[in-house]
Amino acid sequence: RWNDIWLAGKTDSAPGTLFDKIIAGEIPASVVKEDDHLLAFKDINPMAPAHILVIPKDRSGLTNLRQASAEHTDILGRLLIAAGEIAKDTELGFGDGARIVINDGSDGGQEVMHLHVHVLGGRKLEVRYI
Ligand code: DGP
Repeated sequence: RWNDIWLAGKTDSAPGTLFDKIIAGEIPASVVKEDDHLLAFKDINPMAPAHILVIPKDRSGLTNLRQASAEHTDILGRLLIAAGEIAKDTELGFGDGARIVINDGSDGGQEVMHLHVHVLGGRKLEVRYI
């Protein structure tokens, strides 16, 4: 079952991604922020002391950023504003700054094919992008 869920997240043609299941409450997650449009939760495999993922609830047409167009202006704005709010939340472990990352597509290191914004921080991060 776990493998089915994992594979579902890896293909765009699947009826639901792993993150759809988190949105539906079928997989538990440590949610830190939620509204009608987006959900933010702790990454299960944190790459920094503070590591939050922000995702749109409706991923239609938004497997990744390369599929974005003008119709997604509202949700993209919401995702970035939420990421900025999370990045200054000291209770989540963030300090004076954070790194906001979107892995886009296979070559970009994206594993879950449901657009998501990584918010990383909690220590001074090295300046590197690859
Ligand atoms: P990316 O490589 O950009 O597609 O990032 C996917 C992230 O999702 C990765 O950092 C690990 C995280 N992740 C995968 N499965 C789960 C899960 O079941 N729960 C949570 N909270 N995070 C997950």
